[in-house]
Formats: sequence, structure tokens, C-alpha cells
Amino acid sequence: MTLNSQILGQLEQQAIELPSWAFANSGTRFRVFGQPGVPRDPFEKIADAAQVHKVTALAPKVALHIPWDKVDDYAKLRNHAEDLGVALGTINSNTFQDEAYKFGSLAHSDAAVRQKAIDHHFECIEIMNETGSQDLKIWLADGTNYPGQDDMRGRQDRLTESLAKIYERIGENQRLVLEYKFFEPAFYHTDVPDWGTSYAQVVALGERAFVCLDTGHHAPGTNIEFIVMQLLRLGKLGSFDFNSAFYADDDLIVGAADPFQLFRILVEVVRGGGYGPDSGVAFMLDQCHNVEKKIPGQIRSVLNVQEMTARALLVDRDALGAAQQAGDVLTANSILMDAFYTDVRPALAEWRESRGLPADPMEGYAESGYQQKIEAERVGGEQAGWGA
Ligand code: AOS
Ligand code: ZN
Ligand code: ZN
Repeated sequence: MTLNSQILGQLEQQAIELPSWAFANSGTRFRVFGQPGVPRDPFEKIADAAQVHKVTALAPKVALHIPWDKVDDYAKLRNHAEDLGVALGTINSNTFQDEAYKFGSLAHSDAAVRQKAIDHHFECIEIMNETGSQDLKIWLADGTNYPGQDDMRGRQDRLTESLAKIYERIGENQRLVLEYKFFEPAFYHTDVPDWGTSYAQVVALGERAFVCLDTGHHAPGTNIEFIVMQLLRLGKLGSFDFNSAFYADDDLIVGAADPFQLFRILVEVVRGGGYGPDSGVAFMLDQCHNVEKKIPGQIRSVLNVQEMTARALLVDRDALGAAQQAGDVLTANSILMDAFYTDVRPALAEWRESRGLPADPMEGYAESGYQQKIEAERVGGEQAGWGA
């Protein structure tokens, strides 16, 4: 099995959005570990993200998080990104760090708190207008810890109302994407726990509202590729937050915990028309690099996505369809497994070199001297925001 020119052409169009927060210090609820050379402001986060794109040609956009990436002049930030060969991507809102949001934000029982959260999203939309961003991504920490703590039905109704107000402000060329998560920080119920709830909410909003699927936001054993298939079938898969998980929302390097799961997801993405610049599906990463270095961590991540996309594109669709039609279970399964077990790395390395990129981007970055430079120059880097 080889990566023919048609597959390479498809791979050339791959664009993965990097999260600005992956470059900042991060940790767990137990400790935030500082690393030398981490960015001190959003400008430096973008400079680091641009390094990932430079050695891979895979990461032309950087997703921002408000308020972690708040600046006085977004046009300046946009120009800075463009000068470095990248663009500003999705704007992520944050309604989970204020004291006011202790009992929720868009679903809160107090209208004043809901309005505060809605206003924050209005501010995010204004920022999108300046940064040229297309997507507003909403992930909510809303939920309860104890049965009876609040009325789940009332919360769902209020969420619908709040989202409608935000959606009204979204521009013609902008989209709202609603992320779901089955638990955490709330442990009894979460107001947007699953794809079905997110789907119901975005369908009620309209055609520019979509679901964001974070691969780490499912119970262990969930068939995530089924959800991918269903959302593509319904025309409502807006974006991915890629990462990998051994247990819950681990935010580890995509493809690290379960490469086969990433393959199965990408097979459904390709099957369902979710791959490519016109598919309407944004490939984003949502990761933290707590113990490994951040820029190499992001390089490894985008390469994992590229390698697994190549394998998904290698699946012999015609042969698979014929085997499925004939009820030939084992042939159908082996067609899929043949693609999964194909080592595409040498072919990708060769192809990279032919395009003037380092055959091994990890090595290319290590040899660039950038890491030594930032470690020497930057003192007092930022926390991503969680421990702040
Ligand atoms: C939280 O668990 C979600 O995955 C969010 O997408 C994200 O990690 C957070 O909003 C940081 O932007
Ligand atoms: Zn996420
Ligand atoms: Zn998450």
C-alpha cells in the first residue's frame, strides 16, 4: 500500500489548529509545573505555534482563549500572526473561572449571572471580528454536584435562551460550536454532557451552529467514531478538539493513548466527507503538555494526526464496500486493518523532504536552536490559566 499522488494531494490540504494554551505552563489540580522558555504573553504563544507550522506545514492556525489571550490590540496580534505565517483561529470563551459562575453561567438560575456570561460571549464575537476568526467555541462548566441541587429541566431551558442570544450576534460568516463533556468540573450532572444534548441545542439555534467533539470527553469504551459518523450524517459536526485519554479528560497527545481509536475516527471522518478545507470540520488540538516540552509535544501531535489521516486515506473503499456487501466479515475487517498497519512514516518523510520540509520535524525543530533561544531569553512564563 502506497501513498499515491491523489492521497498526497489530500494530505497537502491538511490544516490543524493549535491551542494557544498548549504552549503555556499547565498542570493538574495538584500542581502546575513551570518550564523554562514558556511564552510570557499571547504574542509569544503565537511565535511558538508558528514554529510547529514551520517544520510541519500542518498547523496554519492558532486558537485563542479569552481572557487568557486578552490583548489591547487584536489587529496587532493578527498582523503578528500573519507575519509569522499563521492565522488566528477559533475563539474559546471562558465562563468557568469567575466567582460569579460557581453555580453555572449560561444555565444559571440568576438572570444577572446569565447576562454576564452572555456579555462575555458578545465580547468574544467582537474579538472574532477583529481577529478574522470564524468560530466561537463554547464549552461550559455548568452542572451540579448533587441530586436535587438545581432543576435540570429549568437549566436546560435557560441554556437554550442564553445560547439563542449569543447566536443572534454571530456574523454571517461566523459559526457557533458547542462542546460537550460528560463530567467535570460538575460531577452529578453536566448541562451539555453528550453529543445528543449539544446537537439538540445547536439544531434549535440554526444553520451556523455546530457540535464540537472533544475526543477526551467520553466515558471509557464509548464508540466515538459512531458519534463522528452520526454528526457528519446529520451535517452538524463543526470541529474536533483532538487529544487522547487513558481515563477521562486527560488532554494527552492525540494518538498517544489509543492510536487505533484515532484511526477509526479518521476513517469515519473521511467516509463522511469531514476531511478537507471545504468540509466545514475544523481539526483542532486541545491538549496540555505538563511533563513534556510544549513545542515538540505539539509537533508530535500534528504528525500523529497526519500519519493516521494518511492511513485512513489508504483504506481501499471499493474493496471494503464489496466485502461488506458480500457479508464477508473477515475480508472487510482485514481491509481496514491492512491500512491501519501500514507504516506510512518513511513515505511521509520522503514527501516532506521533497517539499523543502525536514524529513523528521522533531529533529528539524531540535536542530533549529529555537528551544535554546527561548529558554535563554524568556523569564517568567505564563500559566495556561487553569491554576491561575
Ligand atoms: C474543557 O474540558 C474543554 O475541553 C475545553 O475545550 C478546553 O479545554 C478549555 O476551554 C480550554 O480552552
Ligand atoms: Zn476541549
Ligand atoms: Zn476537555
